[in-house]
Amino acid sequence: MATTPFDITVRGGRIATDREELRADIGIRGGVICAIEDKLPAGLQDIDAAGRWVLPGGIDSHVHIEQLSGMGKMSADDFYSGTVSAAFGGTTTIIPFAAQHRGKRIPEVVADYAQRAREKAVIDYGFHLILANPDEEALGHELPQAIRDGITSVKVYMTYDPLKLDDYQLLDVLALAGREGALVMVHAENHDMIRWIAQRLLARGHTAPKFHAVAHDALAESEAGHRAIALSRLIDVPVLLVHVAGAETVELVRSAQRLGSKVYAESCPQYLFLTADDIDAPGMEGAKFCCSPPPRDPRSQEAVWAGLKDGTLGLYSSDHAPYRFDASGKLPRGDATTFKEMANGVPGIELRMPLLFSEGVMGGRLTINEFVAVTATNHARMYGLAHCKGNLAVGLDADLALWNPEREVTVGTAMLHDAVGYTPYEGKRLRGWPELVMSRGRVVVRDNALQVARGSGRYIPRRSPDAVLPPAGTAPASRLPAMLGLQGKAWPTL
Ligand code: DUC
Ligand code: ZN
Ligand code: ZN
Repeated sequence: MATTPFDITVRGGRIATDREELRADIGIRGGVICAIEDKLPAGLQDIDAAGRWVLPGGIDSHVHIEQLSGMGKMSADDFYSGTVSAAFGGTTTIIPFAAQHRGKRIPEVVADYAQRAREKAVIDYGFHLILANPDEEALGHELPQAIRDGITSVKVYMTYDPLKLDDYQLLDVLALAGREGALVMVHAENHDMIRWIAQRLLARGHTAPKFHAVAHDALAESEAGHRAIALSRLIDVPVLLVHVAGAETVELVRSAQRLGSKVYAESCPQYLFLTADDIDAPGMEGAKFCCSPPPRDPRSQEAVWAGLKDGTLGLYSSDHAPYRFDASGKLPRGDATTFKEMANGVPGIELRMPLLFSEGVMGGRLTINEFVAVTATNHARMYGLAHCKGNLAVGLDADLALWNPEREVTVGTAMLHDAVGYTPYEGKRLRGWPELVMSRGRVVVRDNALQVARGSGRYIPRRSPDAVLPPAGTAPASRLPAMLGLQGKAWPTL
């Protein structure tokens, strides 16, 4: 038998990266892309990609999997169902959270999540740390060690009693991240505004799900966002605002970026495809659409589209926070559950990319390169994975998906692979679907069936995010870090 240089050749597809589009073959050996050329020899296995887009596998850098929420709710998906669901939607890498709760030490939190993921994940993954207790031990030893072990991003909360950090603590975490080469992700909502409104709503008997959106006013989001940006500018350390929902926050990020601040931002499908009107559904139905911050109005939807288009929002993640529509999640007290008691979050890990492909690429709102950037490449750069993932190039892992742009799909819960039991996008008609999904040269999904074993995904220790690496010769914007002896870094644009 003739020898071939490739394990797999992906033939004749329309390849897109974040910058280019070309028709070529992709040769894969040992799980890595080793050639992209016009005509390549046959591989041991040939995959016909004619009529398909060949795109980098998605990176979903904001997912809650097998995680206890701040309210003490266990998410519906474990590392098996969560990663299977991700793969069926064209995602080949996820970055879930290892979530510290007060009273738990960081090494035990990380070890616990690592073990559960190792046994179950079918695609590759890293972890962010949720930091709830930035005490001396955490800041002095544990967090620097976690960063050295490849957990190069930390999520902090400005709201939720069990998780909330004050501004002083946020500065401590930012300073540490700047020193150690990690990125701080912020859940920015003003805790007291939400608490104050919610208490008054409840006192008036306004308990229905729709009041969640009233309590989480857009000003609570933009005020906290503004404060987080100010704290980051004060000491010249980058910050990432996650799950941006409101038009005002998009504008705030855009103007901070224009001022030269190292501010990055993410948005999610729920802010493009849902509004507060969805939460105003009969009975408890609206609970299925409740997340924080909540979906807002058509103006905000348009602002998020514009932010993804012009790069203000560099990341599009699912914020998959899966809770069942029963006592385990959304309805702890059945129909008597108030909006304060419902688990916060919506599922979206599987539909994240198909929704954006359909409305964005097929709908003419985004170019194919912009789609690749916000679903994969920017995540790799932002989170220290660009050396192995997030694009189609020689030397990178063979993580890719073949998208059929002609395939029409009507979204239904039964077709999804998560363990949630509903989708906020039920009945939505989509154009385009990822029919074959490959991770490190392993076909993970083909013919609508899973092809790999439980536990076959790998942990990827991440490097420092590009956003926290200094380009040569860039001076810090603030003199304060030097005066305070902080080892400031400088940052490129994403
Ligand atoms: N924050 C998240 O990032 N996800 C779900 C709920 C929340 O408050
Ligand atoms: Zn959050
Ligand atoms: Zn989240």
